[in-house]
Amino acid sequence: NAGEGVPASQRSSWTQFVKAIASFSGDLSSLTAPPFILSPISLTEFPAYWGEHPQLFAAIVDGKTEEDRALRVLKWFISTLKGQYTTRNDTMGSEKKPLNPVLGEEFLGHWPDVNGRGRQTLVVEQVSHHPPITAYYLENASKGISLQGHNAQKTSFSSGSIIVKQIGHALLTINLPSGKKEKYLITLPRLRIDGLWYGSPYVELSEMSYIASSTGFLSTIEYKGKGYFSGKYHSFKAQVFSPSSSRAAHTIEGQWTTTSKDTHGVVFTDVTGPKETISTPPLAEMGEWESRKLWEKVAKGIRESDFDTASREKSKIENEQRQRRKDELAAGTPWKLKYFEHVDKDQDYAELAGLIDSTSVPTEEDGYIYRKPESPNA
Ligand code: CLR
Repeated sequence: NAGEGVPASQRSSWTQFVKAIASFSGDLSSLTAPPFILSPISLTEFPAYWGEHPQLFAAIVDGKTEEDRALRVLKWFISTLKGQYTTRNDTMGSEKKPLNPVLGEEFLGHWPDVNGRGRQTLVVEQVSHHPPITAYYLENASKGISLQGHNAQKTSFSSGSIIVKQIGHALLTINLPSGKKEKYLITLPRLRIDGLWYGSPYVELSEMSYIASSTGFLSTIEYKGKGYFSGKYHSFKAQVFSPSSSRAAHTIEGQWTTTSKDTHGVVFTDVTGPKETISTPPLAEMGEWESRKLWEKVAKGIRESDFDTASREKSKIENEQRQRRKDELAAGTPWKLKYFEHVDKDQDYAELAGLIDSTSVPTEEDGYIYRKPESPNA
């Protein structure tokens, strides 16, 4: 039934909200949503999902051949999808509307070294507010592996669902013990947000994403959800192509929320066990630009269903931001990014994207690329 997952008192405002989305395209963050759908977590925290399988990330470097490493990159990537796209459903009951980061907002943390796999660190910075762009850098320095990426979204509405096109990509770099460097361009899938009418939104993935390596290996990942007549939620089929053949060297099928297998029936990914969440410093020790500190009062209001406080505190932050932008303009001193810098062109993207079937290469939008200057990718 319509509005099934919505508290009775918010049903009409939910219907209004869904109708507003339907006649809207662009930045969803500007739409006022009913309280029950608000999340106390900012989008700057989302890049941490890339890091929740530190063991698999570190193990990429242990691959003995180019083919082996291509498979390990794919295995790690598929294993992060469940965290990326179902965590809000698992922890909050449905997909929610995240807090819209302010310019300069940061999210920093790490995963400890366990059994010699090495310490993994994450740096996230909101590098643009209009349009919202988030840049991140995940690294396991002792293993010589890093992931550099940036993220933005374009949303539209189609037959009852929100369609989210992800703008941006990630670049994984491995520094092999031999001194050789390998790079992997990771493109991002398209999202459909279903279940809106019932007030219990969830993400389904669609179409294709790719992992193109400087070694010539290419992985294609095709996403399928539950169709009207058949199919299973959250399904995918991945194929790995070696540079020397047009026939797939490996085919893997399954669900990114549970398990997948290769054509011999051998398990390839299994995310039914626990994942490792990021370690962050205690709130009291966080800097004023760190996401959880910055949004502390808003988040508390949302968590305690004190929405008056939440919206008052949110307005305070937004007004402070507006004033700051005015002052910067007047003084002629624009905001300075702390960890990332804007680059006009991503050479690695330009080179590696050529491996992907040219008709489906996601067109990289100008002005969206940011890099961590001292990163080995830069
Ligand atoms: C951000 C980058 C992460 C993967 C990811 C997962 C869920 C996406 C999120 C990204 C962007 C914001 C998003 C969210 C799901 C819902 C939310 C599209 C791509 C929108 C803004 C909220 C819509 C509001 C409804 C829930 C009513 O690596």
